[in-house]
Amino acid sequence: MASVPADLVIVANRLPVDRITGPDGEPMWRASPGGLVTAIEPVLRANRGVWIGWPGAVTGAVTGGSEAGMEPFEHEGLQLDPIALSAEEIEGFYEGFSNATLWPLYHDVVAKPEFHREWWEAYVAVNRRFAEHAADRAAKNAMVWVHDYQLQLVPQMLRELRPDLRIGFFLHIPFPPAELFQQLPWRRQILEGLLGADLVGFQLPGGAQNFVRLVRQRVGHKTHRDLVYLPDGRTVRAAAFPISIDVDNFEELARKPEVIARAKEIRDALGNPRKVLLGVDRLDYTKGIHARLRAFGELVAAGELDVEEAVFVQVATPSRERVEQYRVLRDDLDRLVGRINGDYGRIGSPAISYLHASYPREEMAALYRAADVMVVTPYRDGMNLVAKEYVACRYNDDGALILSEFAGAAYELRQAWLVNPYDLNGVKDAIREALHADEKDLARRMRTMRKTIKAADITAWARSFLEEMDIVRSAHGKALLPADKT
Ligand code: ADQ
Repeated sequence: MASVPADLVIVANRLPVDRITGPDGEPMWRASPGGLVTAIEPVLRANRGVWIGWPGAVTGAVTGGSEAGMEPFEHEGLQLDPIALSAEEIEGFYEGFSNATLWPLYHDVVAKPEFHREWWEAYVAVNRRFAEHAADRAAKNAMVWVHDYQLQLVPQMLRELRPDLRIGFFLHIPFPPAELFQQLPWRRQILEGLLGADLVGFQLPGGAQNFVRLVRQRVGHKTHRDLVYLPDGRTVRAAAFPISIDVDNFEELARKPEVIARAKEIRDALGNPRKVLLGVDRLDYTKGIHARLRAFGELVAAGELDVEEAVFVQVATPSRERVEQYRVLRDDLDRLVGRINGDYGRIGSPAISYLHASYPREEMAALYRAADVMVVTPYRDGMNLVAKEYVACRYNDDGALILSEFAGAAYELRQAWLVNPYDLNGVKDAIREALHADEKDLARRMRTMRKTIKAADITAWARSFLEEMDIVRSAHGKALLPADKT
């Protein structure tokens, strides 16, 4: 496919497709739907935009890292441009600096970040490759939207190559307070990397404030409220754009007769307990899976809950399995679940149903419909889409949400039972209250939360970011066409 210059370029670590090995042994592409692609797809289509990213390590045959079959291609009408990563780059840039340095550092050092100079060098090199690629693909005055913590140096590198571009950056995870960010040996380079953008977006206003304060202290630029004034006359705006989900799509799914039937089947399979509690997460130490299972285990141990009356379903999809801390977490959780089930489960009635599977959206919607209480207890989370998905699926205004104060979603979903996941007694109180809440109380809370998410769905999120980019640097760029809904 010829690479036509694009007016909109999305740059993200991952492409919205996975590279898999087909039945005939040839590599092929499979869509991996996610929130980001749903949000961006309509704008991408309307502008014949291109998405640049890594398609992930090939599953199946060993061809990882090769450039073979990595030319730009079209998948279901989207222009995709893959970047290959070598085995060393995956280790240093992705597993190392992104997931063992930045991820824990940006999540309140819930785990200890590791600082290695070779990982940093890999991070710089891979960021440069992404920036060069974006510079090649972008039309004159195009808009480039860079995503997330893996690519924080791209805005500045890209600006040096292409000063004509409008550049936006969005961070999906929290931006830490200065006291923690300061630990990073390369703190100044990261701040300068981000300052290459015209607009830097965060999930919460607190993230934007942390960033502006750090820029003032560490880089010495003048700032005023959410603006940074650079010596070359440019201004950079830092603001919050809380991400959301495709609310209508989740609600539609939840209303499907097949999904309703499947939700009933799930409850039947669990032995028709009076109450079903649910947790759904990527298996990650930031998600507080341990805290909620311990709280539930203690309630069962104390005889407050009977395993035939109340069961906990915990879905935890393994992720980043080659990073040591993730392997340790998986073993810890296996042990905790085994102990609780061994001590309190009965034949046919385990206290906790623990699943590592990854499900299609329909099954997720059925799980959300089957659950009376959704328990979301991260120690720190940029937003947490699971909490919003649960709310979207509860169209009867029933069901209870227990939500950590430390999830970005708590900023909007104020009517949830908000908890501090470090306070086990507090989590136990919330579980008790949610299990015993009357219908009226549940409906009042759920109705308000549903209104909140309906008013700010994923399309509104993408639109507000792109419109803001238009305003920030309208003097230079072309206006983007509105989203193509067809
Ligand atoms: P994540 O840390 O991945 O995202 P989250 O926001 O909860 O966390 O999103 C997880 C997504 O994966 C949800 O859409 C959920 O439905 C899906 N999912 C989880 N388990 C699944 C399973 N077993 N099968 C199928 N799908 C499953 C990062 C940040 C978040 C931020 C998002 C978006 O860490 O804080 O909300 O980006 O910006």
